[in-house]
Formats: sequence, structure tokens, C-alpha cells
Amino acid sequence: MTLDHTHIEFYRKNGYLIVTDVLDADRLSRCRACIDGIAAEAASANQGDERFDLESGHSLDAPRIFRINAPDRFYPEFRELVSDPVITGILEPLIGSNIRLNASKLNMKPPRNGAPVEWHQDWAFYPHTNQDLLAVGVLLDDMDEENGPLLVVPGSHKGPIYDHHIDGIFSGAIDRTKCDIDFASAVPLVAKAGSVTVHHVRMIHGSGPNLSRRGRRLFLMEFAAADAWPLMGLSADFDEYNARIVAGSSTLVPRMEAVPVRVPVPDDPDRQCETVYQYHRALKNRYFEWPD
Ligand SMILES: O=C(O)CCC(=O)C(=O)O
Repeated sequence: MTLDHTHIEFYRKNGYLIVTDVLDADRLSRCRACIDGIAAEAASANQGDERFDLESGHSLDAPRIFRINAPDRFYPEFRELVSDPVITGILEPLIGSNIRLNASKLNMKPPRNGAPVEWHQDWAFYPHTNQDLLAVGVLLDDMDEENGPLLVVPGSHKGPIYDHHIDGIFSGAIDRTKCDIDFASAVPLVAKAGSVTVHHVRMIHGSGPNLSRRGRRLFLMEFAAADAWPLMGLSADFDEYNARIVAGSSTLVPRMEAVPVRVPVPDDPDRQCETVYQYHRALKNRYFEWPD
């Protein structure tokens, strides 16, 4: 898998991309079978753990599994994918040939009650010394207008970094009443299962609730050029940090770029929220309609 000139130009201008037919049917069914196994285990759990997050209201009768955390750490189907040439072949023309995986997650959006993700920029969570970072989403279900597709504001990766604080506390979302963003210009990333979305780390994005009877499972991988150094410090010890190189090699020489930055502090010491969904549900001035 490699990108042509048109893809690359489109990404540079708009800050996002859809690439179709990246995962074949066999790969898709292996990933889905793996998720079914995790979901079955999570359904009988009383609380989330390092592998998955449960939403409030979760019960045996009505399981509400909203996120599988870092599936590449626990399951071979996803571990293989993060360094597979079908993925790194998309990354290399966009952020170079030395690449680190920063994190991965699988957002589940179950039918009817899949929660929204409020508008945000990933860069507000993890600024680096340069902005060669992006997120790749592998669609494990068809993503359409009704099941809570990822929404992006084209070109916003070239705009400001918006305040993600509420009352001075980092809250991980943009307050719609305190910004000039034209949310109506957002584009839904609609594509078939097996396709891949790419969005720039500064892109304004979010997603609405899943109003359909169909699930929407999206495996998100956050990648960085190996010479982009995290300004907030390493999230792992140095050996683990280096073990996350998925292509090329690591470096101790960060590349600096003059890029706008805001830092994601302070955190609320009394915050009860554990997941991004709980964070966002707790916001004043939410943009999306939230299920009960
Ligand atoms: O799953 C989605 O719709 C968006 C997820 C997202 O933006 C995030 O988890 O940072």
C-alpha cells in the first residue's frame, strides 16, 4: 500500500484522508473475532480494567463497552497491524520513514447508545517538538452518516490550537460557545469496513452519537515521526518508548519546529472521570446530543 501524489496533496491541504480497501476480508474477520472475544469477557465484568472501559449503566443484561485500550499490547491481531506495511506504507509519505506508535485504542460505539466524542485537537493532549504526528483509523464496520462517523473540519490543522480548558482545568474538549469554529463545515469520514482514515494531529475532529442499529468499531492508532519528542515527557520508560518504533529507527536528536502549543495542565485533582467519554459527558456546553 502506498499513496499517490493526489492523496499526499489532499492530505497536506485538508489535513485528512480516506484510503479504501486496506484490510482484506480475512484480516477484517480475524480482528472482529478478536473483538467479540474481548467484548464477551468485558460483558461479565463489573468494572473496566487496563484493557477496556465500561460506561456508566453497564450491566450483564445491557453491556456497555465503549473502548478497548491499547489492543496492540494485548492481542496479536492488532499488534501485527500497527507495523504492517499496509499501514506504514500510508504513513511514510506523510511523516517520514522513522515512525513511533504513541498509543492505540478501539472505540466501540455500540448500536443506539454509542456516545459522542466532543470536538477536540489531539495536539492539545500531547504537544511535541514538531507536528509530524497523525492518527490512523481502521474501520472495522462500515462508517456512515448514521452510526456516528468521525467528523473533521477540513483545513483546521493549519489554524489555531484552541483552548481545551474549562474554568482553567484541562478538559479535553473545545467549548463551542467560546470559539469561532465553523462546525457546519465538518465532513463525515464515510467509508466501507477495511478502509482507513488519517487525520493530522492539529485537526479539529469529533463524532456524534450512534443513532443506528449498527455498531461502529474504529481502531485508532496515533503515530509520530521518531524525531518528534513529547513536550510533556515520556509516557513510558525509555526502553518501552523505543520499543514502539514501527518503522526505521529511534533518535535522541529531536527536530524542533516553530509550532503553536498549549499545555494540557492543570488537571482537576478531584475529577471523578476515568474515560474520555465521562470527561466529555461532564462538560458544560456540549455540542452533540448525548444518549441518556
Ligand atoms: O471514535 C471517534 O469517533 C473519535 C475518537 C477520537 O477522536 C479520540 O478518541 O481521540
